[in-house]
Amino acid sequence: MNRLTEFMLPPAKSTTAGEVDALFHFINVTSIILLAGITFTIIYFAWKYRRRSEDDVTPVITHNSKLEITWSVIPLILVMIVFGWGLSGYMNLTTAPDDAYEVRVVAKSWLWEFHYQNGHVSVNELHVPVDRPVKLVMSSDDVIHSFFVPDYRIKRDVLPNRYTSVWFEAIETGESIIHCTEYCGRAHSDMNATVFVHTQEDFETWLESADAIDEDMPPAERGEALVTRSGCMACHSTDGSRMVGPTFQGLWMAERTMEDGEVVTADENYIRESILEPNARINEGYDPVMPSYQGTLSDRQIDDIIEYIKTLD
Ligand code: HEC
Ligand SMILES: [Cu+2]
Repeated sequence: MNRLTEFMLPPAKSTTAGEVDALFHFINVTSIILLAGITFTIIYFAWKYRRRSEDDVTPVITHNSKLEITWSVIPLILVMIVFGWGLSGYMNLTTAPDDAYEVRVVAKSWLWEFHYQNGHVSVNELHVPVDRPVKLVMSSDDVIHSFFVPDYRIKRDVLPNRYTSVWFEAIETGESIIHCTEYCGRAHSDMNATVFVHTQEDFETWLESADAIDEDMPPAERGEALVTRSGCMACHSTDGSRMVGPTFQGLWMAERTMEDGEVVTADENYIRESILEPNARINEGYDPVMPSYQGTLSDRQIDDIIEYIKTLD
């Protein structure tokens, strides 16, 4: 069974994944047995009851109660097993344990934001403790997205104007991939994130230190780390190439033409506004798709990003 699991599904790394897999394999194995049995029977009967002579006529058969009941009851039992098993698994997956650690998830085209109980926000990185249920309360800032962690066998749509939630308990430390599984526009396939599972101790250390600014690092270097961590690079390049958004290369003090024809110089205020209110002014030839980082990036962090952009000429 282990071989089979690995062949079809990634390793199961949550407490509930085993139950999902068991049902999946039950349905698969039952289907294969039925497929083989029915195919064999069809071929065997086609051969056994083949026409042997001119006057070989099939007698009129109106019905066969025993057979009909058998082929109705067996599938009914199978379907009820799958229903009961599926329902209990579904209920288990939808009701988070009371002591779950809660994280707010905000989906934006095309990144994931995770808001922790101490006010810290991480982008495209979900940090959680091992062996502790984690409940995610999710919503979207724009279109419908879907939160999927293959290793945990959990998937739930993330909607605008409504909360949905999902929970999991990781059983080992390490990393797992998060995918968006609802087509949400041009960079949908880049809308991935990572779950980092820590020991309880490491998790607390991470939570405490995550917001601390490394004073020993030059601001431009902190800015560079921030644009990577904040998902900016899904849409912006630093080598001059045009992606979903304009490149950061040569942006500092450049003249940018807006949709309405206004020409703006890319100074501190312009960059700050672009990050906090991206839709206040839209660059000519680009779509208004950048998410706002209001509440995600602090003033100090925006300073660091500006310092970094200054170095990219
Ligand atoms: C989902 C894609 C996307 C992400 C993520 C994104 N941006 Fe943007 N950004 C855009 C687009 C598209 C534009 C151009 C349209 C506009 O003006 O809003 C833009 C414009 C800008 C501008 C103005 C650039 C210019 O040439 O005038 C700045 C500065 C900027 N973004 C910074 C950032 C920073 C910093 C981050 C990360 C914290 C970020 N963006 C994340 C898509 C994105
Ligand atoms: Cu998405």
